[in-house]
Amino acid sequence: MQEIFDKANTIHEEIKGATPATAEEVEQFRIKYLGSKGLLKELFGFMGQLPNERKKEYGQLMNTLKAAAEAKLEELKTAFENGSISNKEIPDLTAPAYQFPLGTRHPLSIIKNRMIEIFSRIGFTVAEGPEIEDDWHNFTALNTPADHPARDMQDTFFLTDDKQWMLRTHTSSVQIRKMESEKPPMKYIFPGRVYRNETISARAHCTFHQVEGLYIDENVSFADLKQTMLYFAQEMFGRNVEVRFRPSFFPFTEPSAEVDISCFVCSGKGCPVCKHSGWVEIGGCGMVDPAVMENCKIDTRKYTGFAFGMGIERITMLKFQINDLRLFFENDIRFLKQFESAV
Ligand code: 2NM
Repeated sequence: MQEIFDKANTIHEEIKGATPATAEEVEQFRIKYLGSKGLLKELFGFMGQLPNERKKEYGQLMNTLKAAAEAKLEELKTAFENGSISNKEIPDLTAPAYQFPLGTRHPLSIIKNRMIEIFSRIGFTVAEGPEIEDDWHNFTALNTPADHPARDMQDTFFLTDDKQWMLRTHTSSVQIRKMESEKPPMKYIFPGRVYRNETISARAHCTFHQVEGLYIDENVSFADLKQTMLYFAQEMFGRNVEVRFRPSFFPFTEPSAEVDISCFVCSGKGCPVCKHSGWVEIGGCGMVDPAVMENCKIDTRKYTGFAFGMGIERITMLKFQINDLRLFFENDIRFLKQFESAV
């Protein structure tokens, strides 16, 4: 008998202490205590088990309980109406935000941006141009004769049967466009995608990226070119690297050279990166052939210039010690994720 009173008192305490916070919780509260199968109905049902002398007392207790539950509901109703509790789940503003999954910058973009940054500090600005080129800008203006092997089907993706249109094989075509449309002094770098008809392997691809550079002014000399290459090499690979220039040939420069740097991994002692030679090639360069400048109506009695070209893939592979070019184009997330912190 006493258990019935105890149970009723426990439920009374529960009702007084209940804190439903959402519309749904309020409804659950109503169903639980005041619903047609609710706890108060159940408690009323115990009346018959009580001796007559305690029925009055129990009835009063029941009325108090019912009044308490109804008062609680009324109180919550007004709280909703005046907005002190909202109809929606109240968000926990102190909870930590979940991390939005961000992509990572492609390693080629990282290195391209670093190259742009390095050259921009000595006055080069970025210029860009079309990937579909005509014969004049890609070959003829660049002093590349009609029988030059670069014009071979083996190397160039021609777009028309007359070979007048092609995918550019270097960004030098943009340099021609700049030299045609502007007057010296000019100091530009030309980052961009180029195309060559090569069999895809660990070291070659049919598309890759270059940064070429061009500086034309009065009295630009090979010494300026050497200093520019040394500055770049040290900014990119470390203050201790040395540069070496090996005589070479390009149709558009004279004289021409390949640029090597002392191995930044082993400092020239010999390691797999430099294939035990102590030196690694980073690009080509030379003094712009006067014939090229004449093609662009630049006065070669007044101006001289240097140009250089580097493969972004090559610099990136050296910098991050990546041994297969194909990784750059496969976009395997496990590869790309490794450059998350490289910025
Ligand atoms: C290279 C190497 C050497 C080059 C030259 C020119 C231009 F248009 F001024 F004649 N553009 N790019 C050049 C010179 C590019 O890439 C390996």
